[in-house]
Amino acid sequence: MELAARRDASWKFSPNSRWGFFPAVSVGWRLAEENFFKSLTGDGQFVSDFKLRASYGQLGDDAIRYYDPRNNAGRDINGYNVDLDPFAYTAGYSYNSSIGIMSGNAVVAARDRGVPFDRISWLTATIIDVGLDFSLLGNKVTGTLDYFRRNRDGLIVPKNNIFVPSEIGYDLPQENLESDAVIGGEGSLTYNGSISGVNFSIGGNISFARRQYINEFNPRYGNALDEYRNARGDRWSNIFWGYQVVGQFQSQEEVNSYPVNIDGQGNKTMLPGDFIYKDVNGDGIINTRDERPLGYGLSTTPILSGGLNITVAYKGFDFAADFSAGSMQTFNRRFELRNAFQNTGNIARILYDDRWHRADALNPDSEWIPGKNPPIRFNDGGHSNINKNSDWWLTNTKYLRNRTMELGYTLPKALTTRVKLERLRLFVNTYNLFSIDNVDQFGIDAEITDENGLQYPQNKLVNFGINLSL
Ligand SMILES: [Ca+2]
Repeated sequence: MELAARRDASWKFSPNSRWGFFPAVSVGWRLAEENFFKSLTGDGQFVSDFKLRASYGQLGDDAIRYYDPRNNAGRDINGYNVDLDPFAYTAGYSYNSSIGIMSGNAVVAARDRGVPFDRISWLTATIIDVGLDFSLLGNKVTGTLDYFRRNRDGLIVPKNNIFVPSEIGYDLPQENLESDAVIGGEGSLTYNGSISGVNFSIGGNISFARRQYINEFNPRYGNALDEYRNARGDRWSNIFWGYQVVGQFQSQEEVNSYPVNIDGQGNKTMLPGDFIYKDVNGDGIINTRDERPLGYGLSTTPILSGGLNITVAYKGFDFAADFSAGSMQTFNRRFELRNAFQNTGNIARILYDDRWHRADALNPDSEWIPGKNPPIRFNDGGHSNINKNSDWWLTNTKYLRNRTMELGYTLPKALTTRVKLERLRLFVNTYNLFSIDNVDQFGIDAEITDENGLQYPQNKLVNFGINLSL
Protein backbone atom coordinates (compact mmCIF):
# COMPACT_ATOMS: atom_id res chain seq x y z
CA MET A 1 0.00 0.00 0.00
CA GLU A 2 1.25 3.42 -0.90
CA LEU A 3 0.06 6.85 0.07
CA ALA A 4 1.09 10.08 -1.53
CA ALA A 5 -0.14 13.61 -1.62
CA ARG A 6 0.87 16.91 -3.05
CA ARG A 7 -0.05 20.46 -2.41
CA ASP A 8 0.29 22.78 -5.36
CA ALA A 9 -0.10 26.49 -5.84
CA SER A 10 -0.42 28.37 -9.08
CA TRP A 11 0.21 32.01 -9.91
CA LYS A 12 -2.84 31.94 -12.13
CA PHE A 13 -5.31 31.83 -9.27
CA SER A 14 -6.23 34.47 -6.76
CA PRO A 15 -4.63 34.04 -3.32
CA ASN A 16 -7.77 32.55 -1.74
CA SER A 17 -8.10 29.79 -4.30
CA ARG A 18 -4.46 29.32 -5.13
CA TRP A 19 -3.69 26.11 -3.29
CA GLY A 20 -4.83 22.65 -4.17
CA PHE A 21 -4.40 19.37 -2.29
CA PHE A 22 -4.10 16.18 -4.34
CA PRO A 23 -3.88 12.84 -2.56
CA ALA A 24 -3.21 9.45 -4.08
CA VAL A 25 -3.46 5.96 -2.68
CA SER A 26 -2.76 2.57 -4.21
CA VAL A 27 -3.20 -0.89 -2.77
CA GLY A 28 -2.22 -4.30 -4.01
CA TRP A 29 -3.17 -7.71 -2.63
CA ARG A 30 -1.31 -10.78 -3.75
CA LEU A 31 -4.00 -13.40 -3.22
CA ALA A 32 -1.78 -16.22 -4.48
CA GLU A 33 0.30 -15.86 -1.30
CA GLU A 34 -2.65 -16.42 0.98
CA ASN A 35 -3.23 -19.85 2.48
CA PHE A 36 -6.94 -19.96 1.73
CA PHE A 37 -6.20 -19.19 -1.91
CA LYS A 38 -3.55 -21.90 -2.07
CA SER A 39 -5.93 -24.47 -0.64
CA LEU A 40 -8.58 -23.42 -3.16
CA THR A 41 -6.27 -23.64 -6.16
CA GLY A 42 -4.29 -26.73 -5.20
CA ASP A 43 -0.99 -25.02 -4.37
CA GLY A 44 -0.67 -23.12 -7.59
CA GLN A 45 -1.07 -26.02 -9.98
CA PHE A 46 -3.41 -24.00 -12.09
CA VAL A 47 -3.12 -20.44 -10.76
CA SER A 48 0.51 -19.63 -10.10
CA ASP A 49 0.04 -15.96 -9.32
CA PHE A 50 -2.90 -13.71 -8.69
CA LYS A 51 -2.85 -10.11 -7.61
CA LEU A 52 -5.55 -7.51 -7.17
CA ARG A 53 -4.72 -3.83 -7.55
CA ALA A 54 -6.60 -0.63 -6.97
CA SER A 55 -5.55 2.96 -7.08
CA TYR A 56 -7.16 6.30 -6.59
CA GLY A 57 -5.43 9.57 -7.22
CA GLN A 58 -6.07 13.20 -7.83
CA LEU A 59 -4.09 15.60 -9.92
CA GLY A 60 -4.49 19.30 -10.38
CA ASP A 61 -4.21 21.08 -13.67
CA ASP A 62 -3.69 24.81 -13.92
CA ALA A 63 -3.39 24.79 -17.72
CA ILE A 64 -6.59 26.72 -17.70
CA ARG A 65 -7.56 28.64 -20.72
CA TYR A 66 -10.28 31.14 -20.83
CA TYR A 67 -12.09 32.59 -23.75
CA ASP A 68 -14.30 35.60 -23.67
CA PRO A 69 -16.43 35.44 -26.81
CA ARG A 70 -17.55 39.02 -26.43
CA ASN A 71 -14.24 40.72 -27.01
CA ASN A 72 -12.18 37.79 -28.25
CA ALA A 73 -9.96 38.02 -25.18
CA GLY A 74 -8.05 34.85 -24.66
CA ARG A 75 -7.42 34.21 -28.34
CA ASP A 76 -4.25 34.76 -30.22
CA ILE A 77 -4.22 36.14 -33.77
CA ASN A 78 -4.92 32.67 -35.13
CA GLY A 79 -8.00 32.31 -32.96
CA TYR A 80 -6.49 29.75 -30.60
CA ASN A 81 -7.02 29.92 -26.90
CA VAL A 82 -4.11 31.35 -25.00
CA ASP A 83 -3.24 31.19 -21.36
CA LEU A 84 -4.15 33.66 -18.66
CA ASP A 85 -2.17 36.84 -18.15
CA PRO A 86 -0.17 37.13 -14.94
CA PHE A 87 -2.32 38.73 -12.23
CA ALA A 88 -5.45 38.20 -14.29
CA TYR A 89 -7.22 37.84 -10.95
CA THR A 90 -6.67 41.48 -10.07
CA ALA A 91 -8.57 44.45 -11.31
CA GLY A 92 -6.69 47.34 -12.83
CA TYR A 93 -5.15 48.46 -16.05
CA SER A 94 -2.85 47.04 -18.65
CA TYR A 95 -0.23 49.68 -19.17
CA ASN A 96 1.70 50.32 -22.33
CA SER A 97 -0.91 48.41 -24.25
CA SER A 98 -1.91 50.82 -27.00
CA ILE A 99 -1.40 54.28 -28.40
CA GLY A 100 -3.86 57.08 -27.76
CA ILE A 101 -3.99 60.49 -29.38
CA MET A 102 -4.25 63.39 -26.94
CA SER A 103 -4.20 66.96 -28.19
CA GLY A 104 -2.70 65.75 -31.43
CA ASN A 105 0.13 63.89 -29.72
CA ALA A 106 0.53 60.13 -29.66
CA VAL A 107 0.85 58.90 -26.11
CA VAL A 108 1.28 55.44 -24.67
CA ALA A 109 -2.04 54.46 -23.18
CA ALA A 110 -3.39 52.08 -20.58
CA ARG A 111 -6.42 49.90 -20.91
CA ASP A 112 -8.96 48.62 -18.43
CA ARG A 113 -8.29 44.94 -17.76
CA GLY A 114 -11.97 44.12 -17.58
CA VAL A 115 -13.47 41.72 -15.11
CA PRO A 116 -10.86 40.00 -12.96
CA PHE A 117 -10.57 36.23 -13.36
CA ASP A 118 -10.72 35.66 -9.64
CA ARG A 119 -13.22 32.83 -9.46
CA ILE A 120 -11.22 30.07 -11.07
CA SER A 121 -9.10 27.47 -9.41
CA TRP A 122 -7.61 24.05 -10.04
CA LEU A 123 -9.11 21.68 -12.53
CA THR A 124 -9.03 18.36 -10.70
CA ALA A 125 -8.55 15.03 -12.40
CA THR A 126 -9.55 12.02 -10.31
CA ILE A 127 -8.18 8.76 -11.63
CA ILE A 128 -9.47 5.40 -10.46
CA ASP A 129 -7.96 2.14 -11.63
CA VAL A 130 -8.98 -1.35 -10.56
CA GLY A 131 -7.11 -4.26 -11.99
CA LEU A 132 -5.72 -7.71 -11.61
CA ASP A 133 -2.58 -9.56 -12.71
CA PHE A 134 -2.51 -13.30 -13.05
CA SER A 135 -0.39 -16.14 -14.31
CA LEU A 136 -1.68 -19.61 -14.92
CA LEU A 137 -0.29 -23.07 -15.68
CA GLY A 138 3.16 -22.42 -14.30
CA ASN A 139 3.54 -18.98 -15.89
CA LYS A 140 2.67 -20.25 -19.34
CA VAL A 141 -0.28 -17.88 -19.43
CA THR A 142 0.06 -14.39 -18.02
CA GLY A 143 -2.37 -11.57 -18.20
CA THR A 144 -3.75 -8.34 -16.82
CA LEU A 145 -7.16 -6.75 -16.70
CA ASP A 146 -7.93 -3.14 -15.81
CA TYR A 147 -10.85 -0.81 -15.50
CA PHE A 148 -10.11 2.88 -15.31
CA ARG A 149 -11.96 6.11 -15.10
CA ARG A 150 -10.68 9.67 -15.11
CA ASN A 151 -13.10 12.32 -13.97
CA ARG A 152 -12.23 15.93 -14.54
CA ASP A 153 -14.04 18.44 -12.39
CA GLY A 154 -13.82 22.15 -12.76
CA LEU A 155 -13.79 22.62 -16.53
CA ILE A 156 -14.01 26.33 -17.09
CA VAL A 157 -17.01 27.87 -18.79
CA PRO A 158 -18.77 31.24 -18.65
CA LYS A 159 -21.38 31.43 -15.96
CA ASN A 160 -24.52 31.84 -18.00
CA ASN A 161 -27.29 31.55 -15.43
CA ILE A 162 -27.30 35.25 -14.67
CA PHE A 163 -27.94 37.68 -17.47
CA VAL A 164 -25.89 40.81 -17.38
CA PRO A 165 -27.29 43.75 -19.38
CA SER A 166 -25.01 44.54 -22.29
CA GLU A 167 -24.86 48.20 -21.11
CA ILE A 168 -22.60 47.06 -18.28
CA GLY A 169 -19.94 46.36 -20.84
CA TYR A 170 -18.67 43.06 -19.53
CA ASP A 171 -19.73 39.48 -18.93
CA LEU A 172 -19.47 37.53 -15.74
CA PRO A 173 -16.13 35.81 -15.30
CA GLN A 174 -15.71 32.15 -16.07
CA GLU A 175 -15.80 29.55 -13.32
CA ASN A 176 -14.97 25.89 -12.71
CA LEU A 177 -18.41 24.57 -13.52
CA GLU A 178 -18.41 21.54 -15.79
CA SER A 179 -17.05 18.02 -15.69
CA ASP A 180 -16.18 15.22 -18.04
CA ALA A 181 -14.80 11.70 -17.81
CA VAL A 182 -12.79 9.21 -19.77
CA ILE A 183 -14.03 5.70 -19.12
CA GLY A 184 -12.25 2.60 -20.26
CA GLY A 185 -10.61 -0.68 -19.70
CA GLU A 186 -7.76 -2.74 -20.97
CA GLY A 187 -6.56 -6.28 -20.87
CA SER A 188 -3.66 -8.36 -22.05
CA LEU A 189 -2.95 -12.06 -22.36
CA THR A 190 0.28 -13.85 -23.28
CA TYR A 191 0.91 -17.51 -23.85
CA ASN A 192 4.42 -18.96 -23.84
CA GLY A 193 4.64 -22.48 -25.16
CA SER A 194 6.93 -25.13 -26.48
CA ILE A 195 5.97 -28.06 -28.69
CA SER A 196 8.57 -30.54 -29.96
CA GLY A 197 11.44 -28.09 -30.12
CA VAL A 198 9.38 -25.10 -31.28
CA ASN A 199 9.33 -22.31 -28.74
CA PHE A 200 6.65 -19.78 -29.30
CA SER A 201 4.73 -17.00 -27.65
CA ILE A 202 1.56 -15.24 -28.61
CA GLY A 203 0.28 -12.16 -26.89
CA GLY A 204 -2.57 -9.79 -27.35
CA ASN A 205 -3.88 -6.65 -25.74
CA ILE A 206 -7.02 -4.63 -26.11
CA SER A 207 -7.93 -1.22 -24.83
CA PHE A 208 -11.12 0.82 -24.75
CA ALA A 209 -11.23 4.47 -23.76
CA ARG A 210 -14.03 6.89 -24.47
CA ARG A 211 -14.76 10.40 -23.33
CA GLN A 212 -18.08 11.36 -21.90
CA TYR A 213 -19.33 14.75 -20.86
CA ILE A 214 -20.80 14.52 -17.39
CA ASN A 215 -22.10 17.80 -16.24
CA GLU A 216 -23.07 20.64 -18.50
CA PHE A 217 -23.60 23.84 -16.57
CA ASN A 218 -27.07 25.31 -16.89
CA PRO A 219 -27.93 23.85 -20.29
CA ARG A 220 -30.17 26.09 -22.34
CA TYR A 221 -31.97 24.92 -25.46
CA GLY A 222 -34.37 26.69 -27.73
CA ASN A 223 -36.39 23.55 -28.39
CA ALA A 224 -36.33 19.77 -28.17
CA LEU A 225 -34.46 19.43 -31.46
CA ASP A 226 -31.78 21.85 -30.27
CA GLU A 227 -31.40 19.76 -27.13
CA TYR A 228 -31.28 16.53 -29.13
CA ARG A 229 -28.55 17.87 -31.39
CA ASN A 230 -26.50 19.95 -29.00
CA ALA A 231 -26.82 18.56 -25.48
CA ARG A 232 -23.46 17.54 -24.05
CA GLY A 233 -24.26 16.40 -20.54
CA ASP A 234 -24.24 12.63 -19.93
CA ARG A 235 -23.36 11.99 -23.55
CA TRP A 236 -20.36 10.52 -25.36
CA SER A 237 -18.13 13.08 -26.97
CA ASN A 238 -17.27 13.01 -30.67
CA ILE A 239 -20.48 11.98 -32.33
CA PHE A 240 -20.66 12.30 -36.11
CA TRP A 241 -24.03 13.38 -37.48
CA GLY A 242 -25.34 12.90 -40.99
CA TYR A 243 -28.03 11.58 -43.31
CA GLN A 244 -28.98 7.97 -43.94
CA VAL A 245 -29.04 6.84 -47.56
CA VAL A 246 -31.98 4.45 -47.84
CA GLY A 247 -31.80 3.86 -51.58
CA GLN A 248 -31.07 5.26 -55.01
CA PHE A 249 -33.56 6.38 -57.62
CA GLN A 250 -34.05 3.62 -60.16
CA SER A 251 -35.64 5.65 -62.95
CA GLN A 252 -36.64 9.15 -63.97
CA GLU A 253 -40.26 8.15 -63.33
CA GLU A 254 -39.39 7.38 -59.72
CA VAL A 255 -37.70 10.78 -59.36
CA ASN A 256 -40.74 12.52 -60.84
CA SER A 257 -43.21 10.87 -58.51
CA TYR A 258 -41.11 10.72 -55.32
CA PRO A 259 -43.03 12.30 -52.42
CA VAL A 260 -40.01 13.59 -50.44
CA ASN A 261 -38.14 16.70 -51.54
CA ILE A 262 -34.57 15.37 -51.40
CA ASP A 263 -32.55 18.24 -52.85
CA GLY A 264 -34.63 21.12 -51.52
CA GLN A 265 -35.48 22.01 -55.15
CA GLY A 266 -38.40 19.66 -55.79
CA ASN A 267 -35.99 16.93 -56.95
CA LYS A 268 -35.31 18.73 -60.24
CA THR A 269 -31.56 18.08 -59.80
CA MET A 270 -32.05 14.36 -59.24
CA LEU A 271 -31.15 11.65 -61.72
CA PRO A 272 -31.45 7.88 -61.60
CA GLY A 273 -28.78 6.57 -59.24
CA ASP A 274 -28.89 9.63 -56.93
CA PHE A 275 -29.25 9.11 -53.20
CA ILE A 276 -32.61 8.92 -51.47
CA TYR A 277 -32.15 10.19 -47.92
CA LYS A 278 -34.29 9.00 -45.08
CA ASP A 279 -36.92 11.56 -44.12
CA VAL A 280 -36.62 10.75 -40.44
CA ASN A 281 -39.16 13.24 -39.15
CA GLY A 282 -41.55 12.57 -42.06
CA ASP A 283 -42.15 16.20 -43.04
CA GLY A 284 -41.60 15.59 -46.76
CA ILE A 285 -38.31 17.49 -47.05
CA ILE A 286 -34.73 16.58 -46.29
CA ASN A 287 -32.94 19.08 -44.10
CA THR A 288 -30.76 19.19 -40.97
CA ARG A 289 -33.66 17.90 -38.87
CA ASP A 290 -33.17 14.51 -40.53
CA GLU A 291 -29.56 14.16 -39.41
CA ARG A 292 -28.82 11.37 -36.98
CA PRO A 293 -25.71 10.09 -35.18
CA LEU A 294 -23.82 7.92 -37.63
CA GLY A 295 -20.28 7.65 -36.43
CA TYR A 296 -17.49 8.40 -34.02
CA GLY A 297 -15.03 11.24 -34.07
CA LEU A 298 -12.97 12.07 -37.15
CA SER A 299 -9.19 12.10 -36.90
CA THR A 300 -9.38 10.82 -33.36
CA THR A 301 -7.49 7.87 -31.96
CA PRO A 302 -9.57 4.70 -32.20
CA ILE A 303 -11.79 4.18 -29.14
CA LEU A 304 -11.10 0.47 -29.34
CA SER A 305 -7.52 -0.50 -30.08
CA GLY A 306 -5.33 -3.48 -29.62
CA GLY A 307 -2.15 -5.27 -30.47
CA LEU A 308 -0.99 -8.76 -31.25
CA ASN A 309 2.51 -10.17 -31.21
CA ILE A 310 3.86 -13.55 -32.13
CA THR A 311 7.34 -15.07 -31.77
CA VAL A 312 8.45 -18.48 -32.95
CA ALA A 313 11.89 -20.05 -32.60
CA TYR A 314 12.92 -23.40 -34.00
CA LYS A 315 16.55 -24.54 -34.19
CA GLY A 316 18.35 -21.79 -36.10
CA PHE A 317 15.19 -20.03 -37.22
CA ASP A 318 13.50 -17.18 -35.43
CA PHE A 319 10.38 -15.31 -36.40
CA ALA A 320 8.60 -12.36 -34.83
CA ALA A 321 5.59 -10.35 -35.94
CA ASP A 322 3.61 -7.60 -34.37
CA PHE A 323 0.26 -6.16 -35.31
CA SER A 324 -1.87 -3.26 -34.21
CA ALA A 325 -5.59 -2.95 -34.56
CA GLY A 326 -8.11 -0.16 -34.24
CA SER A 327 -11.84 0.27 -34.39
CA MET A 328 -14.55 2.73 -33.38
CA GLN A 329 -13.22 5.65 -35.36
CA THR A 330 -14.71 7.25 -38.42
CA PHE A 331 -13.43 8.22 -41.84
CA ASN A 332 -15.55 10.62 -43.86
CA ARG A 333 -14.87 10.64 -47.60
CA ARG A 334 -14.89 14.17 -48.91
CA PHE A 335 -13.45 16.32 -51.71
CA GLU A 336 -11.52 14.13 -54.19
CA LEU A 337 -12.95 10.97 -52.64
CA ARG A 338 -16.52 12.21 -53.00
CA ASN A 339 -16.82 14.77 -55.78
CA ALA A 340 -15.99 13.89 -59.38
CA PHE A 341 -13.54 16.36 -60.94
CA GLN A 342 -13.09 18.16 -57.59
CA ASN A 343 -11.49 21.57 -58.23
CA THR A 344 -11.77 20.76 -61.95
CA GLY A 345 -9.14 18.10 -61.36
CA ASN A 346 -9.32 14.43 -62.03
CA ILE A 347 -11.78 11.78 -60.95
CA ALA A 348 -11.18 9.03 -58.45
CA ARG A 349 -11.60 5.63 -60.00
CA ILE A 350 -13.88 4.47 -57.20
CA LEU A 351 -16.38 7.14 -58.30
CA TYR A 352 -16.08 6.31 -61.98
CA ASP A 353 -16.23 2.53 -61.90
CA ASP A 354 -19.62 0.88 -61.60
CA ARG A 355 -21.70 4.04 -61.66
CA TRP A 356 -25.09 4.96 -63.04
CA HIS A 357 -24.56 6.39 -66.54
CA ARG A 358 -26.21 6.84 -69.92
CA ALA A 359 -25.62 4.09 -72.47
CA ASP A 360 -24.31 6.76 -74.85
CA ALA A 361 -22.54 9.65 -73.11
CA LEU A 362 -23.30 11.93 -76.08
CA ASN A 363 -26.98 11.12 -76.26
CA PRO A 364 -29.08 12.47 -73.37
CA ASP A 365 -32.00 10.33 -74.53
CA SER A 366 -30.17 7.03 -74.31
CA GLU A 367 -31.15 4.61 -71.59
CA TRP A 368 -29.68 4.55 -68.08
CA ILE A 369 -27.24 1.77 -67.21
CA PRO A 370 -27.53 1.01 -63.48
CA GLY A 371 -24.46 0.83 -61.24
CA LYS A 372 -23.48 0.93 -57.63
CA ASN A 373 -22.27 4.54 -57.50
CA PRO A 374 -24.41 7.59 -58.29
CA PRO A 375 -24.01 9.32 -61.65
CA ILE A 376 -21.11 11.76 -61.81
CA ARG A 377 -21.31 15.44 -62.53
CA PHE A 378 -18.57 17.91 -63.30
CA ASN A 379 -17.19 19.37 -60.06
CA ASP A 380 -20.66 19.88 -58.63
CA GLY A 381 -19.97 20.07 -54.89
CA GLY A 382 -23.37 21.67 -54.34
CA HIS A 383 -25.38 18.66 -55.44
CA SER A 384 -27.32 16.95 -52.69
CA ASN A 385 -25.33 13.71 -53.15
CA ILE A 386 -22.18 15.65 -52.34
CA ASN A 387 -23.11 18.52 -50.04
CA LYS A 388 -24.45 16.32 -47.25
CA ASN A 389 -22.56 14.03 -44.95
CA SER A 390 -24.19 10.63 -45.15
CA ASP A 391 -23.54 7.06 -44.26
CA TRP A 392 -22.73 6.49 -47.96
CA TRP A 393 -19.47 8.40 -47.57
CA LEU A 394 -18.84 7.37 -44.01
CA THR A 395 -16.85 4.36 -42.88
CA ASN A 396 -16.40 3.29 -39.33
CA THR A 397 -12.82 2.19 -39.83
CA LYS A 398 -11.52 -1.15 -38.66
CA TYR A 399 -7.98 -2.25 -39.29
CA LEU A 400 -5.39 -4.82 -38.39
CA ARG A 401 -1.98 -3.62 -39.46
CA ASN A 402 1.17 -5.65 -39.60
CA ARG A 403 3.66 -3.29 -37.97
CA THR A 404 6.82 -5.32 -38.05
CA MET A 405 7.83 -8.78 -39.06
CA GLU A 406 11.24 -10.42 -38.93
CA LEU A 407 12.49 -13.79 -40.06
CA GLY A 408 16.03 -14.78 -39.18
CA TYR A 409 18.29 -17.76 -39.56
CA THR A 410 21.40 -18.28 -37.45
CA LEU A 411 23.95 -20.59 -39.04
CA PRO A 412 25.06 -23.56 -36.94
CA LYS A 413 28.05 -22.75 -34.78
CA ALA A 414 30.01 -25.70 -36.15
CA LEU A 415 29.88 -23.99 -39.53
CA THR A 416 30.66 -20.45 -38.43
CA THR A 417 33.61 -21.30 -36.20
CA ARG A 418 35.38 -22.76 -39.23
CA VAL A 419 35.53 -19.28 -40.75
CA LYS A 420 36.40 -17.80 -37.33
CA LEU A 421 33.04 -16.15 -36.76
CA GLU A 422 31.31 -16.18 -33.42
CA ARG A 423 27.84 -15.88 -34.94
CA LEU A 424 26.29 -15.36 -38.33
CA ARG A 425 22.61 -14.55 -38.72
CA LEU A 426 20.74 -13.74 -41.91
CA PHE A 427 17.50 -11.85 -41.63
CA VAL A 428 14.73 -10.12 -43.49
CA ASN A 429 12.45 -7.68 -41.76
CA THR A 430 9.49 -5.63 -42.83
CA TYR A 431 7.74 -2.55 -41.59
CA ASN A 432 4.06 -1.82 -42.37
CA LEU A 433 3.99 -4.59 -44.93
CA PHE A 434 0.23 -5.01 -45.05
CA SER A 435 -2.99 -4.01 -43.42
CA ILE A 436 -6.36 -5.73 -43.40
CA ASP A 437 -9.01 -3.04 -43.26
CA ASN A 438 -12.32 -1.83 -44.62
CA VAL A 439 -11.04 1.32 -46.39
CA ASP A 440 -8.72 -0.44 -48.83
CA GLN A 441 -11.57 -0.27 -51.37
CA PHE A 442 -11.13 3.53 -51.45
CA GLY A 443 -7.42 3.21 -52.15
CA ILE A 444 -6.39 4.74 -48.85
CA ASP A 445 -4.43 3.83 -45.76
CA ALA A 446 -6.57 3.05 -42.70
CA GLU A 447 -4.69 5.50 -40.49
CA ILE A 448 -4.73 8.62 -42.63
CA THR A 449 -6.77 11.56 -41.43
CA ASP A 450 -7.13 13.73 -44.56
CA GLU A 451 -10.68 13.36 -45.78
CA ASN A 452 -9.64 13.83 -49.41
CA GLY A 453 -7.41 10.74 -49.20
CA LEU A 454 -4.47 12.64 -50.66
CA GLN A 455 -2.32 12.22 -47.57
CA TYR A 456 0.89 10.26 -48.02
CA PRO A 457 0.41 6.82 -46.48
CA GLN A 458 2.81 5.20 -44.06
CA ASN A 459 6.00 3.86 -45.60
CA LYS A 460 6.45 0.19 -46.27
CA LEU A 461 9.97 -1.02 -45.70
CA VAL A 462 11.68 -4.31 -46.39
CA ASN A 463 15.25 -4.84 -45.16
CA PHE A 464 17.61 -7.70 -45.80
CA GLY A 465 20.60 -8.00 -43.54
CA ILE A 466 23.34 -9.98 -41.90
CA ASN A 467 24.35 -9.89 -38.22
CA LEU A 468 28.02 -10.81 -37.75
CA SER A 469 29.79 -11.35 -34.44
CA LEU A 470 33.55 -11.80 -34.64
CA1 LIG B 1 -37.43 15.78 -42.97
